[in-house]
Parts: sequence; structure tokens; C-alpha cells
Amino acid sequence: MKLIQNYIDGRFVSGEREFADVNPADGTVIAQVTEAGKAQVAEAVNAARVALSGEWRRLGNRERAARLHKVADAIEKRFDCFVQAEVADTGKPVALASRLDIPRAAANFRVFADLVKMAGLESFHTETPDGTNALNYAVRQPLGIVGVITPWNLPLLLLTWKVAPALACGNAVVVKPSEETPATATLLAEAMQDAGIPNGVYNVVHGFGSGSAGEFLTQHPDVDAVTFTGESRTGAAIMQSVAATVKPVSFELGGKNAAIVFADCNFDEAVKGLSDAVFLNTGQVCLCAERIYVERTIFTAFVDALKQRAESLNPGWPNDEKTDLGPLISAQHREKVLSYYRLARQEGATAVTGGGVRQFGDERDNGFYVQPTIYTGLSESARCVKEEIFGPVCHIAPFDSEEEAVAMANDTKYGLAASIWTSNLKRGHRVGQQMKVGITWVNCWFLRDLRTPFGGAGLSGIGREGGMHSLNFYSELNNICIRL
Ligand code: NAD
Ligand code: 6OD
Repeated sequence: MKLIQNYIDGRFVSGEREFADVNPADGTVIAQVTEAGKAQVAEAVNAARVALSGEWRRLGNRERAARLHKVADAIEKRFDCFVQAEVADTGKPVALASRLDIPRAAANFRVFADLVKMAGLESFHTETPDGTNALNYAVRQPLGIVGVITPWNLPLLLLTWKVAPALACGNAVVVKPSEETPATATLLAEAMQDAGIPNGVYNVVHGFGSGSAGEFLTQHPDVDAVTFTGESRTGAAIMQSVAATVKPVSFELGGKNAAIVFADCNFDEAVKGLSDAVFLNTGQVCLCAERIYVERTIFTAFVDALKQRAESLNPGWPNDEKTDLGPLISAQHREKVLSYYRLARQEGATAVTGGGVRQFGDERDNGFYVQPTIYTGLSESARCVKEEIFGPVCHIAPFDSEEEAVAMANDTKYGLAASIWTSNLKRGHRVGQQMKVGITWVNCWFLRDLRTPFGGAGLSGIGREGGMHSLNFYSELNNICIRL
């Protein structure tokens, strides 16, 4: 059986305990994973500290950037290995991992490598009362050791989205990938070795959250900052954990994202775009639309068209190129999604399509597939309209006026993303600017430019990453004031 190990100080190391890595498509165990105990997490933090005073500290931005490009080269060289590891861990369609997850991992390194070379810094000429004047300028310094904790839905994409800017800024990292998807973080260590990233700069500790590697990392007094993507509830626990040592945090958390579809939209594009926004990655993308508000005059036609798209999806083996809907990540997550399917019925929803488990009559019935599902008829206060489900499911409700649509879209404690579908660009700008979220798309969804601010309001997060926002989080600015 394959063993996925921790990676500490440039070495692949085992630990005291192991846990199983399960293939969500058929429930089989595909690997054993080494769980890092408290002492091993401390070893990783120590290795990172030592690395910070070695060769890594002496490299300028240009040389660090060159090595990050080499990491991207090394990911591309192992493209098929990364795709296969991600597909086996997550059950996502191979076409999706090849198109999105792995290319984005390489792009994350390239973008932040280029950005750190180009980025300027503030400077001010300051007039003083005695007329001698002063020059102020800021320099960027690494934060030190960054603890990186990531989820299972886009494992390598989200891990590298944080590791790449952290390394670009000269930090060392200790990453704790999700226990559900450990493979690609360890594979990335090989790419780091190829690229000449010094030992101790990139470390991986595997394990769980509370009482395991995740908590040991956030509580470690020598970790200088924590960057986390995951559930809002976990964000709250991590916040408590880092409070004692006052670590800066960057949190990318959950969402209950709305889409607003106006009658003047390009109907076919809206249906296609929202089919992706609901069902991509089996609905396991934090940006997915779980609430769709449709102008009443096109409500019935839109519901019918989205139903047709849902029913034309091709659930199947992840490695089949024709598959466009994989399983959910785990038995536990499937039980959570199915509990919302049951709750929707209790709350009085109409199931337009789906609402149950997908059966195949083969080994996939031991995996974690559910039916893509569309509900209508719920009240805006229903729990299924308020709480993040994180599956291939949405609720569609009609609206009569722009004001009503905006009010319903904003009536949530989350604030991650929204999408607006209209041919009236004035309306697109006007409604977009009223959304209480970190990211609004107009006539598109999940269209990314990595220089733009990315993050959420309310329960959806703290801070912004992307472009200069990432460089600002992953570095400490030291302002130098010189009397002239
Ligand atoms: P999760 O919060 O359960 O786990 C995320 C990571 O945190 C895992 O590595 C886990 O082991 C670790 N963890 C759990 N408890 C911890 C603790 N007490 N201390 C330290 N670490 C701990 O999230 P998940 O189920 O893996 O991912 C799904 C969630 O992530 C959804 O809510 C989704 O919306 C959110 N998400 C948000 C974004 C974003 O960019 N905003 C992106 C992807 C996923
Ligand atoms: O595209 C990104 O940079 C990003 N952080 C996406 C998050 C997706 C959530 O599942």
C-alpha cells in the first residue's frame, strides 16, 4: 500500500500513527497517510526557522522568483502524476483536474514570482517644520514562518494559492493539507526539491484539525502567521487558537452565494453559466451558487432549462474523460448533503430534479455520489436557503423587482461571491456595487485574474488575497524615515 509521508527539512518522514486515504468514487483505501504528532509539527516549525536564516534569506526577489518559476516547471513536468493524485483523492473528473486544478497550481507560482519582481513600495517626501525635511520609504520583509491550512475541494490549487505568495515574499511555510486529500501536497515537495527550494522552506505535516496537526500548528508559538481556507466554524476555532500569540490571520471561508438572473439576460448563456456555478466539482466550490433568484417573467422557463442541464450531466468514474460529475468527498460529507436534501422536503421544498443518492449497480455504489438537485418553493428563512450545503444543489426563487432581488441576495451572514446575469450593463454595474460580497461576477462565474482582490465579507472571511493583497499579507512592511 502506498504511504504518504510528512515532509520535514527536505526529508520524507513517517510518524507514530497512520490514517487511511479513501477514493470517494468507490470507497476503497488508496493509501496510508502518516499523521504528524505534536513533536513532528514542532520539528517542521524548527526546520522552517533554521531555513529562514540560511540561503533562503540571502536570495533577492529575482532569484526567489526564478526558483518559483522552476517549481511551476516541475509541476508541469509531473502534470499527469499531479492530475492522477488529485483525481484519486477527490474523485473529481479527470477533465476538470486537467483543465483547472493543476494548471492553476503552476500559474499560482508564475504569477506571484512575476509580481514580487515588479512590485513597488510606498515612499513619501515629508516636509518638517524646521525645513530639513525627511524621506520615508517602506521595505518589505518576510513575516517568518507561515502556517498554511487548506481544505479538500481544490487541494493543490488552494494550497499553492497561499504557498506561492508566501514563498515569493521570502517566508518559510509549514502546510497542513486536508486529511481527505493529502497526496498532492507531498508530491509538491518533489517539485520543490527539483526547483532548488532549500530544505526547511517548504514543510508538510499531515493529520486532522482539533487535537492533531492542524491545532498543533496554529498553537505553536513560533509560527508567525496563519493562512486558512475552510469552513467558517473552523476559522472561528483557529482564531481562538492563535489569539494567545497574536498571529496575523488570513481567512477564506464558506459562502451561501446568490445569483440574480434578470429577464433581459442572454438566456442560454445564463443557464450554461449557472449550470457550472451550481454543479462544477459536484457543487464543492466555495464560490458555487446555492441561491438563484430569477425574474418572475422567465422563472418557469429558467427552472425547466436548468433542470434539463442537471439531468444531462454525466456522473461517472472520475477517470472517464466523459464524466462531468464526480462523487462528494466522503461518506460523512455525503451524509451532511443528504441531511439537507431531507430537510428541504421537511421545509416544504419542491424537488424539480434529484434529491437522492445516485445508484450505478457497480462498485461506485460504495462511493459517495448524490443526484444533482434543484429545489423551488422554500421560504427565504428556510435553513436550506440560509446554510451552506456544499453539494450539487440550489434553490431557485422568483423576484419581481431589482430592489427585492438585491435584498434577498444580501440577506445572509455570508458574503463571498455573487453573480448577476443581465444584458443591461448599467444595471450590472448598479446591482454589482450593491452586493455585500468580496467578488461579484456579471455575466460570468469563476472567471479569475490572479491580480484581483479575493476574499469574503461577514462569515466568509477576513482579509483579501490575490495580487498585491497577497504580497501585503505575506510580508511585514518596515517604514524607514530618514531626516535629510
Ligand atoms: P474544514 O474547515 O473542515 O477543514 C479545512 C482544514 O482545516 C483541514 O485541513 C482541516 O484538517 C483543518 N482543521 C479543521 N479543524 C481545525 C482546527 N481546529 N485547527 C486547525 N486546523 C483545523 O473545511 P473543509 O470541509 O475541508 O472545506 C470545505 C469548506 O471550505 C466549505 O465551507 C467551503 O466553503 C470552504 N472553502 C472556502 C474557500 C474560500 O476561498 N473562501 C475555498 C475553498 C473552500
Ligand atoms: O481561484 C482562487 O484563487 C480561489 N481561491 C478559489 C477558491 C475556490 C473555492 O472553493
